[in-house]
Amino acid sequence: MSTTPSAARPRVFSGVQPTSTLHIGNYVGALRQWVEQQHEGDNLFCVVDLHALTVPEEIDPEGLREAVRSVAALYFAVGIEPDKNTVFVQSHVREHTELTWLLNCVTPLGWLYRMTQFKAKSEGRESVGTGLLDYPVLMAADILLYDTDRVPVGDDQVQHIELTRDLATRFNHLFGETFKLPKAVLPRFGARIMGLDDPEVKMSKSIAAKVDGHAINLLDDEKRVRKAVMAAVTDSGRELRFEHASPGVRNLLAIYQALTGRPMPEIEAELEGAGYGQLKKAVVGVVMDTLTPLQQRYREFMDDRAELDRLLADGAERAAAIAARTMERVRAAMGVG
Ligand code: AQP
Repeated sequence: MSTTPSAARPRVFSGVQPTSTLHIGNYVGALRQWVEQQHEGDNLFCVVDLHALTVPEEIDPEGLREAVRSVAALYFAVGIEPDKNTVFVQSHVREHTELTWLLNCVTPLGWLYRMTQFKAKSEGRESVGTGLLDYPVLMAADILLYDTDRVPVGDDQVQHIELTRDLATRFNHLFGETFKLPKAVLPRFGARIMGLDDPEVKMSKSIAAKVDGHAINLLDDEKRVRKAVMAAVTDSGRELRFEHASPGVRNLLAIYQALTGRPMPEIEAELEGAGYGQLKKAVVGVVMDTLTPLQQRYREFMDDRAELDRLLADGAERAAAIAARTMERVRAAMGVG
């Protein structure tokens, strides 16, 4: 079994699905962590387009291709440095699907039915595709393919990382030491940002695509941000201490904290005596401080498509070289190939 790429530099893998425009939850839960930690690890950041196919009725081939580019441009726009990280598109490295099949063959069905995201996403659907159920196995393949040590994610993905560890353990038990066991890494602040319209549900791309005012999208202009934040659900009181606040106010405070990086007591002191209107204005301010430069860089990457494609092709080549070595090991362990 291969070891950590370098004793001092852990292997990091993470990704986002190009299902729709990314939101501020994806930013603080995932992307910003990647940027903050990019000099500590040997990093692979993937646009996980195969994960975006789990609901066949919603597949739009041209839209998906465009969304892949847009998400990749956002990775670079938030500050991921192309020469220090491997940024690539999942479907460009075929080993992800091959490893998924091999892992499927050692995955007890009951483990997949227990996943809370599967339960939530399949609820109320007349027909549920196998892909939706199998999504965590594809995610396990993504991670295990690269001998990953750390997976920086928001807390909705922790259960999937636990499943990845269980699968790796089961595989190693059945076929001998093959996979390394990865760990989830959560952000200090903002591991779960909630919907502005409904602070009881996680801010989510799929809801944002259908419900105006649910999310702050990374490509929203100031007018849209202001409209969504000013309409965010709060309550009829004035409680601005995090511990005592209602879920909607807590969520706004959490966004403010995540984007400023300041301790909550300091924020509470700053807002003492203020009303919710003032909190919302402060949130709009820090959101725009984050989004304005990010959107400028995003446009530069989107305008130079040849360069973006070149960066992604280069990333795929580097990722494929690692994936090929892992698959040799896995095939040998299982007696195929
Ligand atoms: N609300 C959130 N708060 C903090 N982190 C979040 N993440 C997602 N939502 C929040 C983190 O963003 C990364 C990307 O996730 P994904 O695209 O692979 O799928 P997801 O977790 O299912 O994200 P969405 O936005 O809810 O997308 P849809 O609606 O398409 O399923 C992950 O690290 C996730 O933890």
